[in-house]
Amino acid sequence: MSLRNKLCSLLALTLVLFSSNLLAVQPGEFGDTVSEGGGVWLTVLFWTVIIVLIGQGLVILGRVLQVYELSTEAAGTKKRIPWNAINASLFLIMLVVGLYFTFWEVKVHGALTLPAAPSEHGKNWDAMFTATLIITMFVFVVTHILLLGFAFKYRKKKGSKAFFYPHNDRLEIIWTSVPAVVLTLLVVFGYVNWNRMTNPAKQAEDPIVVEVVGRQFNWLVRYPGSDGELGPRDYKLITSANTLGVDFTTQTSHDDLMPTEIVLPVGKPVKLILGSLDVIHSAYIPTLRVQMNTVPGMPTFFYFTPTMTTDEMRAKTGNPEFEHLLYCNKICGTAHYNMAIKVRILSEPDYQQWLREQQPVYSDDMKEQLQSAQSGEVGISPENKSLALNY
Ligand SMILES: [Cu+2]
Repeated sequence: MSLRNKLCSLLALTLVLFSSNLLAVQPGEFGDTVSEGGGVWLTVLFWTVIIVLIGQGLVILGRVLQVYELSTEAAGTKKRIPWNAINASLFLIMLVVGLYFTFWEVKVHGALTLPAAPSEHGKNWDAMFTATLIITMFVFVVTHILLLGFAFKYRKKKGSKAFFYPHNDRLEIIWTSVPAVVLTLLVVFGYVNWNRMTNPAKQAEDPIVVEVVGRQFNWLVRYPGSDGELGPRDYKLITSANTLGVDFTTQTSHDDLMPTEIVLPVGKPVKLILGSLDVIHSAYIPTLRVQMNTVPGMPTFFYFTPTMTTDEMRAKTGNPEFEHLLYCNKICGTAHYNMAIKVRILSEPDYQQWLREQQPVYSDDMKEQLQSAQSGEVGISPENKSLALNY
């Protein structure tokens, strides 16, 4: 092995060991999400080292064969190793093994994807995903059969001669226009669906309004209460008691509810009004195919209609613990991974029952806290003060 090769291998190995050791400090903090005994990074290190060792083994094997060839040459019984045939066969093996692992990947990891969307727009979302996957999978399989199969079929043989074939207009037109048409169809399909999901003019008249506001590091939820109208809010009014800065001097805010979970009735259109108190977050309910950025100072929206209750989803998935969770999907700081809130879908009567059980946030206790804040006893906490100033 040349000095350059040795140095490169050493450098690669050092980089792998160095980065993995640095990252290996983290796993303990994630608790039960990582397997015991060093966790995910040790697994990554293990496989990286194995791959590097296999690579090194192949290099050594190549050198040994070269030495063998040279020694037979020196002994006068020259035996040529048929490298062309070996390389061509490796292409064929690569094709078979590669396609097998593609099939395995679809079968094993394909089964781990999300269950079918229990929301109206989610069905279109799933259809787009499936269509894109089928088209790209078809192209992937066909091009790899051609690429690796031809490398085998047209391997160098005795007496074979390369055929000079520089240009074919018809082929150029076909392989340019077919992908162009397919991609245009996918984009139009996506545009129509996106428009259906986000255009307010295409939404139901009277959706259930829920405000969801992100902050480092949790979600605050607000329902408009019996008057159907959310009270206005102002970042200057944020205190440790009034976390959203709701203006309680207006009547519309008095019946606002602030539950610690999102509860929705099945089959009713929902309008999520999304906001943020600090940095950009992203409200993400993967099982319902809902996602929208939450941006400080700029309300965003997402409309959707759940089509199954959480109980029905539990029965369908065979998982008695199934829950929809609204996550943050924008890396927003150290405890980003912890930003999740439960989304429960109930039948209409159960939802009404839940709604009746909720107490308005403007309680006697809140009135007291607001008064003492006004008289300077509590005031804006230092944490929230900096929050308000940075808004
Ligand atoms: Cu986040």
